[in-house]
Amino acid sequence: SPIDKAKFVAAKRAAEFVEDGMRVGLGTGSTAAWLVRCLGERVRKEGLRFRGVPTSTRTAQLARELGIEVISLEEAGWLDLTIDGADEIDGELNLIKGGGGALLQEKIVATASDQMVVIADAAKQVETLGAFPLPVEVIAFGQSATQALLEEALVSLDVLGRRTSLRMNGAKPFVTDEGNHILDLHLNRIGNARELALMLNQIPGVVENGLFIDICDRVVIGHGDGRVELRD
Ligand code: DER
Repeated sequence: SPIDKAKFVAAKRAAEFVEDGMRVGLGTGSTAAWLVRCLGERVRKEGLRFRGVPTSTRTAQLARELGIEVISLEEAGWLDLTIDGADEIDGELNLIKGGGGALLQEKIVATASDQMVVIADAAKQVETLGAFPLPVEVIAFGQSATQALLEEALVSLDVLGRRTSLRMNGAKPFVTDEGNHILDLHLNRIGNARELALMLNQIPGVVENGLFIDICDRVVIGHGDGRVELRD
């Protein structure tokens, strides 16, 4: 499909940023999966040598299957580069992430990197963040109380919608790699992402949110016709 081609060409271009000896954060999601496959090919064809720090168990598994040396963030200490996908990208390169449920490890890994590169199909670019429901990771204990506190706090913020929903995995709540739950905030439009990001993490029970503010350094946008654009 054109979307898949767009994701692939963005991932393939970003894979070129990886150099021998680098410690690289490997993102989660379908675009990041293309990146891992492209890096696996460079390892096989060029003998590229780097160490990958995954942002989810599924990315770790895929990387190992493809012959990539996987280490933990503890072992790496710090990263040269992280490459990951996004659900929305605005004009200031602020992001909504977490569609794949890995936002906590993704944000830790992305911020522990000298540079963060986002790879995405062109449809991910938006004027204003918020059409995509904002994922918020919460501890399972007292999650419904946290949800009520969140909805109350949203009343005083510059957002259009206020509905929140517990992310499900079939009939049970979705559980993250860290054993937490995810609330998706259906805000429609986020007027002040920086303010919202700060407010959310003050609410008791909230572990992290999917707003990546001042974290992304560069975006690689893929198009269905094979074109690739870089945005810094
Ligand atoms: O969960 C995530 O943050 C993913 O990176 C997501 O935002 C992008 O997933 P996709 O590449 O499958 O669209």
